[in-house]
Amino acid sequence: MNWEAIIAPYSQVVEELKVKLKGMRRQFEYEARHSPIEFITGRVKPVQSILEKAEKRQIPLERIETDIQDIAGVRVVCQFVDDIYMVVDMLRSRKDFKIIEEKDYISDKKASGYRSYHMTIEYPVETIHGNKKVLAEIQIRTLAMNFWATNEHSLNYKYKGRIPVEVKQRLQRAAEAAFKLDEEMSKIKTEVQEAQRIFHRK
Ligand code: 0O2
Ligand code: 0O2
Repeated sequence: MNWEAIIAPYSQVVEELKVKLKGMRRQFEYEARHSPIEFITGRVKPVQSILEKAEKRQIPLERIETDIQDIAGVRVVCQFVDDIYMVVDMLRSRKDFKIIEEKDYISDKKASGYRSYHMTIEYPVETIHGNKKVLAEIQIRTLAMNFWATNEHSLNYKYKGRIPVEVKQRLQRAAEAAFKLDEEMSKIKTEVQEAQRIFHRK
């Protein structure tokens, strides 16, 4: 299989989405309003991970592009939980892609303790062979959720998915602490934003 050719439209999508989402952030800055977006990252899933996921889920090679929805992935990181839903609303109102699925792992966290809002979109991208609709996953989370997920991801990698029970329990407690931090910060949100506005003006 010519993986480079298969991957090419996906990296195009990641780059385009990053430009568009960073553009949203900049517009908030120009209008001197609190941006619900703190920062954006994006990646194309490495071929090795695509193959591992396909094998684990018994997805045949010809179905990879329809069944693996996160080959193209962008992540929107926010300061506050409310910001996540503001970003979700803004994404819902866009006309340049179609939302296929939404998963709210914030109100309904995963067993691991993972929290995030996931959106699967169908994004039309121009290729040298014409227009192609590709799937992409947008993950929207707070800085605290991101901190937790990044660390948990590293441990999963280290233990090859078999994290010892005591570490797992600690991670679950850490997830609750992160959520508590988000709740506490929400309570002083207006004050934080006011301070950031003054700082920004200077
Ligand atoms: P990439 O491809 O995502 O690595 P801009 O110059 O406007 O494009 P900005 O917003 O001024 O970018 O950059 P910022 O906010 O200083 O972020 C620097 C880079 O670090 C960004 O990537 C972020 O995605 C990444 N990043 C990772 N963790 C954090 C974090 O905790 N806070 C912030 N602010 N950024 C983080 P690039 O360089 O834009 O491109
Ligand atoms: P990567 O690139 O290593 O992050 P499932 O695998 O069935 O739980 P599904 O249906 O593929 O999930 O999609 P879902 O639930 O939207 O999750 C896909 C991605 O969400 C994962 O990608 C992770 O990035 C993130 N994610 C989901 N659950 C967890 C979790 O418990 N911990 C962390 N750290 N991240 C999680 P991949 O495939 O792991 O790829």
